[in-house]
Amino acid sequence: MDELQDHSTQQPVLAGAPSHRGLILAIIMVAISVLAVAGILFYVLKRGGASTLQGNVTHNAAGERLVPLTKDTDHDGLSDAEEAQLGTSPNNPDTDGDGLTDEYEVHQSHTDPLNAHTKDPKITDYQWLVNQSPKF
Ligand SMILES: [Ca+2]
Ligand SMILES: [Ca+2]
Repeated sequence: MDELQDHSTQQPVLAGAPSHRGLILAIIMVAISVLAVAGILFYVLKRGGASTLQGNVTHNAAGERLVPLTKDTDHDGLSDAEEAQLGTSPNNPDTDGDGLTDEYEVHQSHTDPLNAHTKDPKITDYQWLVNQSPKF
């Protein structure tokens, strides 16, 4: 009796129609699921294609340093945004004029890109590195 009352609250439909409605709902659910999965795959693949670039500098799966996607006016490998944070010139790849690019000083030699004589006040950082390694 309760079941009959439940049916009475539903919209009047023809006999056999509920199974069609169930089929249509199932098709709609499958379509939504397929679209959701396709959207997730697209998002993941798009992110994967861009590797792990998030903002500034990063590395790919092989550990190779990637060029920043953001603007790098002087093409030294540091984005203009990074240079603004560091205080280096976005228009001069070697802000302190010591012979080493700002990017090299920040990521390789770990010297101050704003000080040409980080290691030795008598010689430039480039000269200091040459003296450290004859192969440099
Ligand atoms: Ca730069
Ligand atoms: Ca420099």
